[in-house]
Amino acid sequence: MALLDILEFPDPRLRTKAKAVKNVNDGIRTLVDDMLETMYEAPGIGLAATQVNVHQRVVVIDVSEEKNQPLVLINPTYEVIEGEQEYDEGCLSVPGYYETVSRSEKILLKATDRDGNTFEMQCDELLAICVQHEIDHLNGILFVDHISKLKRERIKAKLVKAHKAELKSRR
Ligand code: GNR
Ligand code: NI
Repeated sequence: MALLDILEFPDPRLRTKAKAVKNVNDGIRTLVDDMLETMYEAPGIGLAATQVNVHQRVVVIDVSEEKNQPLVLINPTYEVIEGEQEYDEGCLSVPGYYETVSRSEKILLKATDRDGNTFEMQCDELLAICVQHEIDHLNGILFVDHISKLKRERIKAKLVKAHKAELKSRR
């Protein structure tokens, strides 16, 4: 098991479109285990491989209170069922910032699990939000792309400044 480094906005690597996983092999299962450890340690309710600079379509999610219901999504896709919901979203790649984003309320998720078996699952509430947020990451999209340009540019400037200060303090 290993903790992975999480890329932060505006790192251009977060804009990479991830490639489909062809075979769910032990390499993918090791990545999944490391991503789960990294997500729980952060702590976060989801993590996309893009965020740890691995550009394959792999996502882990756990929206449970007890943090004991890990979901592994390989090559996830979804279809909108109905509705819209707003939520104050955050992101481990945009640390410290929260903005209201509108997403589909109910979706049908289709994905492959860690054993290579496909499954479908209807999702709503926070799970539906998280699935849409994570699949966005696999396509190089961040929650700040769903807010105004003014807000996005403000957050970018503050994070760039914070990253510079962090670099300085380390030398
Ligand atoms: O931990 C996270 N919380 C969260 C809150 C509202 C909407 C989405 C999320 S996902 C985020 C972890 C993360 O950045 N996943 O990509
Ligand atoms: Ni995120």
